[in-house]
Amino acid sequence: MAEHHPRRALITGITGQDGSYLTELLLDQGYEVVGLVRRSSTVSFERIAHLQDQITIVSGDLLDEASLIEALRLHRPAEVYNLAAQSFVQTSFGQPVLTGETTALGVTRLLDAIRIVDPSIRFYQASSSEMFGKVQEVPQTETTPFYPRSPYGVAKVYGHWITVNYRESYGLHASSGILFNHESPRRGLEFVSRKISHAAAAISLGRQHELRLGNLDAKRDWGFAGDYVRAMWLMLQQDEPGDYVVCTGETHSVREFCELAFAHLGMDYGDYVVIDEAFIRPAEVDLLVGDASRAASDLGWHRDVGFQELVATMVDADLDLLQGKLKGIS
Ligand code: NAP
Ligand code: G4F
Repeated sequence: MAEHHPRRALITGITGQDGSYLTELLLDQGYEVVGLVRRSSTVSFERIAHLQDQITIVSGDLLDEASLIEALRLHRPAEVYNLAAQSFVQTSFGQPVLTGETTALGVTRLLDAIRIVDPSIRFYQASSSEMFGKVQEVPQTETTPFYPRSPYGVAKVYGHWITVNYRESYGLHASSGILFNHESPRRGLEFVSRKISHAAAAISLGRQHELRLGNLDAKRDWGFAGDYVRAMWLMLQQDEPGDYVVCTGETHSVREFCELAFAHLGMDYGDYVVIDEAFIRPAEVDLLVGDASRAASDLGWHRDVGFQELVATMVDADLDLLQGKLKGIS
């Protein structure tokens, strides 16, 4: 078996929010970064445009195991970060089978490709606090039972347990990060945080007149994505693999997010937010708040960015974007 390259990492989902921040972190650490990208008729490299001359792109898809085996054989990474997923909860209700194929079975395809090509590769699985769903305990820890509330949450539970299973069955160094919501100016516009920050900025400039939202009472433990990718990397530097909750330990409602975002620009959210049934989900996750004690003690991880700073940063970035001060995504 050919040796893997000790400082080479392969990232699935490199074109996504977390993929872009993780790429920056790994490049800073001196890694060679290979990004697995699926074919599409238009390229979606906006988040990694500034990094493109420092990384290698390989074509592949979580729906196609042969492409994953081929990518691993070609590039021989020492670490694989599986960030790719159909990651939008609302879409998972309308496309549950696709979500299962990608977000659940995609994990098995990648783990199996690792087992076949080089079982010494270290593996990170992007698990989610959505697995806690109808929470059985407050705050949620690594031992809190799962009760997912969407096809996405169910798929992530599968992805989590298949990661544990490959660790226990084949001795893979496979870790699962149970990450709570993390946001940034690079967040997709469909997620509520970015939808609010972008709308607040657009309304302040007179380019939008209202913001249509669903459940304002849902509460989330929101952190900054740049802090959270550090935890992913730290997990793969440990002698032993494991599962870690990564969160801030604070919870805030969607309403509070709106209040802060609009107030940051001197506005009252109540003047602009309209409740729209179209954004109410068939089943909701009412409250998420985690306890990251294990990540703090074992990994030495802590977050740097707090909730208020996160909201203000996102609103300011969207204002700059809309005013043409930012080219692409910062
Ligand atoms: P994101 O911005 O939605 O990015 C998802 C990535 O997956 C994109 O690069 C997308 O590529 C890729 N992808 C989708 N289907 C694929 C397929 N069949 N084959 C290969 N690539 C595919 O997600 P994110 O916010 O960065 O999250 C990263 C991971 O963490 C996801 O697994 C998500 O479920 C999980 N997670 C996120 C959070 C959070 O709050 N952000 C919390 C917990 C867990 P395209 O550009 O081609 O669409
Ligand atoms: O921003 P969201 O769509 O994120 P959600 O569902 O919490 O999922 C995100 O975090 C998970 C970690 O817990 C990740 F695994 C997942 O991949 C994703 O990144 O919605 C947050 C809350 C929900 O309760 C939703 O019902 O906001 C509520 N909400 C209210 N109005 C809305 C809207 N969400 C969206 N997207 N759009 C609305 O108009």
